[in-house]
Amino acid sequence: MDRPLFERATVPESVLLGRTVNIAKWKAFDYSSGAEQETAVTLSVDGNVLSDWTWTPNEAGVKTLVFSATNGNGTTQENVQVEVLDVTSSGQNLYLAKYFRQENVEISGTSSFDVTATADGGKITFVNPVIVDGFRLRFSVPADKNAYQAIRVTLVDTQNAKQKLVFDVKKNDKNLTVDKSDFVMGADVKEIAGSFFGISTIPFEINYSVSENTISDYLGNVVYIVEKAYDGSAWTGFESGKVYVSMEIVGKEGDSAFNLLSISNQTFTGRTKKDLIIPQIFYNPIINVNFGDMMTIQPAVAYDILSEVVEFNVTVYTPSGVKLLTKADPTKSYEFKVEEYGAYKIEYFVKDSAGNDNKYMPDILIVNVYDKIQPEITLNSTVPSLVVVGKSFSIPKAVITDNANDSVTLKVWIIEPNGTMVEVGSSYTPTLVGKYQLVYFASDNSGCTTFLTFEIKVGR
Ligand SMILES: [Ca+2]
Ligand SMILES: [Ca+2]
Repeated sequence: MDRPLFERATVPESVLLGRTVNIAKWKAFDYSSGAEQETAVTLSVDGNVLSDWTWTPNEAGVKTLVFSATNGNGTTQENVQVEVLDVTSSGQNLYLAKYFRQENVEISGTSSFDVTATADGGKITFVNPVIVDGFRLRFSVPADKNAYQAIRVTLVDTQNAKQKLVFDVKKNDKNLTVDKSDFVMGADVKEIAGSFFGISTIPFEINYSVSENTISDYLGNVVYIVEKAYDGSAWTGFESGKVYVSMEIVGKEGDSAFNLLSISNQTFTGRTKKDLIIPQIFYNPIINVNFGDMMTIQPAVAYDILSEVVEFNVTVYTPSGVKLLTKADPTKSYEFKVEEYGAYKIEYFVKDSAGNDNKYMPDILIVNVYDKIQPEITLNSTVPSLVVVGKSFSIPKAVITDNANDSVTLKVWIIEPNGTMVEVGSSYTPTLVGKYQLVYFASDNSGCTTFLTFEIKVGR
């Protein structure tokens, strides 16, 4: 008789001591009745059930996550080991090395961050999820420690375990004199800039484009167009927006190492003693907002590659400086009626648990509300079409109305028969016989203009 079957989600290989993580929820299905029925899955650690699948590890070392689901035929159970890393410990020589699960590697170095395999399959896995948008992995291979076949990179969605890419940056003896190496994904072999033989000054780089589903190299050349996931299914992208990253040395024959240079905006060196990087903020730009419309501020996300985001807020100013929001929660959505022209300022503040904030480099989103409506000109009397030379006549007074409350400029000119333009006030005396033009010109602060032109004949 069948017990429930699991549909697994991603389980992180390692987590940080004291940092709360949400474990992606697994599903289980019971087919014992003949029809598919979803069954609850329980997650526990050290005999404690994790409600909401939220876990705050309070002890370093290897822990076993126990997934279980029960039906009338019994219980299905699966154990997954997760390493709890303590970044505050003095156990590691290099500060940044503490953020990696390490299997068969030694991490050393001062200026560089050297990962040396102590056995084939030497592997590092970065403990924190990395944002896919703008993802970049940069590394190089020292020529005297290149006695291995490839560096295998794995990127897996933090929720959906099927959204996984595995590829090799591979040494090829043909590349001894060329600044290129092989890039191997499944059966496909492509070229990537960078060298295992020290002939290149440029590093290997993996850039993943969310919008294009492409991988490009340090030179910006597209290396690969992703069409399939590791399991062969059609590629749908990394839907959670975050991935776990690991790098493995495969085919070790002798001295085997690589230098990890950076993961996204985090540079890796042996010298780094603490987190110095301000969290990143991801928000959607707001475009095309008109006066009188509703402006929607979409939820924003703050992310820090090493530490926790401890403060994140948003303040919104109207063009005249009125605060519409003060230190509000940016992970929510807000809506306002646009009642002013000019630049609305949306200012995000963020701070991580290591004390890095953006106070001096605030993330500001400016939304310009443009006035596209022309002022209207109304005259309080009729412009005469025929007047007598040498005799003064009244210039009708103009009344200006505009949608914006700001000041509107008005100019009134007479264009004489000889082409001379004269600014006029309330009256004018023509000195020539012929065709004159009377021009009213109004302009608002946004540069919207209106002309009114009248022809006046001057006779004797
Ligand atoms: Ca930081
Ligand atoms: Ca206007």
